[in-house]
Amino acid sequence: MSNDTTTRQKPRTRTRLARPPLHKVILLNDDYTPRDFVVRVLKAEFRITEDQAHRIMVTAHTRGACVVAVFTQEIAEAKATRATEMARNEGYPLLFTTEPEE
Ligand code: TYC
Repeated sequence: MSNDTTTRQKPRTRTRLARPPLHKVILLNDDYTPRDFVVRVLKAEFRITEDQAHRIMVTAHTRGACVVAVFTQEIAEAKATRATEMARNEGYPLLFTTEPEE
């Protein structure tokens, strides 16, 4: 109970940090990378099912680009770089980019 003789507890200060801003990893379409290879890269780098990878690939193929997932900036950039490098190693122009989420 709180009155003149008891000690009030200091209100707890807010210690939780704001959530870090998120960045999108975006898959861009091109005319040369085989569809199966795009699906393979998506599965390898983004821990998604064959079905999800196939949908993302088809969306990029038909609309020009597709958001794959969102992460903190550092992770988004690392994943985009690694996925793009996987394609370069096989001689394909496949490209992943990142951009901040609004
Ligand atoms: N457009 C490519 C083809 O027809 C397949 C493809 C799909 C490439 C999605 C990139 O992000 C991409 N072989």
